[in-house]
Amino acid sequence: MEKRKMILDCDTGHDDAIALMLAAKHPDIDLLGVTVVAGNQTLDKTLPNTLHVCQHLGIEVPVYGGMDRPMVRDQVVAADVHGKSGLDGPVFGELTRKAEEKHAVSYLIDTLMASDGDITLVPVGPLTNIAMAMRLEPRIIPKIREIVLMGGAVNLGNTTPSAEFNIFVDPEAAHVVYSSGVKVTMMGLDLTNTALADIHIIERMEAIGNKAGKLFGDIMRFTLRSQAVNGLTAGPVHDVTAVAYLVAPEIYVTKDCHAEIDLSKGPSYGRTVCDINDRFHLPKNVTVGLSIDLDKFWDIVEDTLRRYE
Ligand SMILES: [Ca+2]
Repeated sequence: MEKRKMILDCDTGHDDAIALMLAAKHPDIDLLGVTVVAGNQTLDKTLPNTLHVCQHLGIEVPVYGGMDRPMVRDQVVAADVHGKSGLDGPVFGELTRKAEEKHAVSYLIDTLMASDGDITLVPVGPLTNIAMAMRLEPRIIPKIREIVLMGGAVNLGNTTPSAEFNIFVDPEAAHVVYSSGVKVTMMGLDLTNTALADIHIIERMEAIGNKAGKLFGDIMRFTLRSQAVNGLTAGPVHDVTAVAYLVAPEIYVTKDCHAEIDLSKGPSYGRTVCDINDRFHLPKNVTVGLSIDLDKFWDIVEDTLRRYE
């Protein structure tokens, strides 16, 4: 099988860290680079968090720092879920690994422009980096093979009753991406909230007995406590479902529909309005993930973590 070329755009973050572990080591994925954005925490935390995971597991992929705030709105972070550092729980050694000099937005533009149109973007944080790249160099838009993102919800949000966190943090950026014309596949809360790393999953990954399995445990044990804020019994690995879709789309139930971002400044600001029943009769611009075969999903995660030393 041809390896899927992808760039991971993240705001590390507990579930981002696991998504990075999957993207870096799955045999069918060619992870070209990692771009980092502010989201779960400020960029001066999400960037070192990303570098710590890479250093700890020997992931030799270039990492680029990107946008440190949303395009229009005031900054929001998720300290209630991810803690003060944005990745509370694991204890890392001194950080010597450095980010690349180039800005993430410049890296995205240069890499996409030089490509044959075969790179998939997997944004699992606010869409600021991707939207900025599209605005700065619109010629990248037809060069993007596909965008598979974690964000939004068909039903209820987790940050407001209407909005999911990644979209709520930068609704204007999400609007740029959703209306760009690129094929967007969206893993929203309807699906991602079912991928819970409960104590059985955590113990299963720890039992692998390598550094990656232990890191999975150190990371996800923290979310057993912090996710109570959303009424969940364990921490969902939201972002991981976007990466796994690249290698196993057949384990997902999806539906194509028209989707747009509510930019009105009322209680639905940042809502992903998914026209699942085709009320508007508008072009279907988004493939929405509705459910996932969790047994097969966790097998993919475990098999990949086993590939680490
Ligand atoms: Ca994330």
